[in-house]
Amino acid sequence: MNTKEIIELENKFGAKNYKPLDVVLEKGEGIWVWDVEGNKYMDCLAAYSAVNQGHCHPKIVNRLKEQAEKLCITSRAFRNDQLSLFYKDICKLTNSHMVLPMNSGAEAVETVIKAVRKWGYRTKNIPDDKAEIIVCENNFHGRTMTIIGFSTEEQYKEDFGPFTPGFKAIPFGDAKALESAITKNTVAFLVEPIQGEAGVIIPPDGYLKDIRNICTKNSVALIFDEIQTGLGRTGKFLAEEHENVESDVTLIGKALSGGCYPVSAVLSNEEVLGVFLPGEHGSTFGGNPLACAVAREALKVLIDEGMIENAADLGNYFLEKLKEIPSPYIKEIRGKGLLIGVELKQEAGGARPFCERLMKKGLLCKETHDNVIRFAPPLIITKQEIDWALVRIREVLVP
Ligand code: IF1
Repeated sequence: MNTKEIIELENKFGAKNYKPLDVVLEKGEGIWVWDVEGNKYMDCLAAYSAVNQGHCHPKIVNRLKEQAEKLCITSRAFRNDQLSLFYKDICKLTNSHMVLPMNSGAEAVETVIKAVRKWGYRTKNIPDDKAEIIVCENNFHGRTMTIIGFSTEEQYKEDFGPFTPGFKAIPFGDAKALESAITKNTVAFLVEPIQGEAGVIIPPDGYLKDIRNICTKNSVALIFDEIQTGLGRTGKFLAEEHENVESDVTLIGKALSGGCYPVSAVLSNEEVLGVFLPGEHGSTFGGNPLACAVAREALKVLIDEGMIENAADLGNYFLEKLKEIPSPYIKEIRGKGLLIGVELKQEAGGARPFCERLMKKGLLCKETHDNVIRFAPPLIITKQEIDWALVRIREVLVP
């Protein structure tokens, strides 16, 4: 079938919870993907940072195949030989002391909400059902009911209530707002070190340090959602490293998958994750041997192949060159590593038409929040490939 026929079939049977670009992909290799007609595109979204290592990385795919022919899913009713090795690898990389493996990012977020609430009841004598978690305006932490309940984006919430109580939102980037929002019932502060979906919003220098100090002073658990910013995307293994800060709990996902198998994890310590007693939390697929084998290989290639350093160097290059583009449409260019947002002026008419024009030139990217074009290619991109992209970006942004 060709693109048109496939789209018709998708539209006939599929729920319309996405409005994807009209490109039907059938092959991926590194930063490149091909549609069903054989047209080649540069993937500048990397599945929202789930494909940091590039599409179908041979070592990750081979490890997936090898494990898939041995043992895939066991449930956690039994132990498997990959789980403890994954624990060891991820704890060494992140200076964590305890891990709880899950599958999707949202599941990791839901897990940490349970953990910090129980931790609060047990250590801070907070009255039952009174635990409070502070989040930021314009947050994005996933699509489950509890998570959208504390979103400030009406589109994510409308007609889906009622929601889970116990959350309050403060402005992102404002440490004083955090200090004022803390009460005796506050158990945690959940925040993205850089807000991805909000349009690559980077907080003021020192923000991470300030919120770290405020949380320590008030014995509030600091939770960094690094599901999108983690695993090299911003030019460090974790974005918190830009300010030499350590959260109490770090959430990772997306690229932990190596771009081929959903894996997420909650990274913390005995004090927080030790609250779970057998039978209090779980998941059919969480911590399965296939997921752990893939995650270990995904981490290994990320480090061994210098992808993190590449993200730092080429992210700076990409950002610097984008800022040289004399476009009347550009309002602001923001980024850290290879997480970049180009915000367009209102009069540009929205980012989507620019993404569609870029697609016709062989570059796939995605708008976020109407006016921001997000560029987040796999971390293996080369300088020459960025130059290739810049030619096309300039063509659509300079009238
Ligand atoms: C969609 C957005 C990005 C995330 C952070 C948790 C999760 C995500 C910081 C949940 C997931 C995905 C979800 C996907 C599109 C994408 C997205 F546009 F929705 F917001 F990346 F910015 N924390 N983000 O970014 O992880 O459960 O999806 O594994 O829902 O369309 P998940």
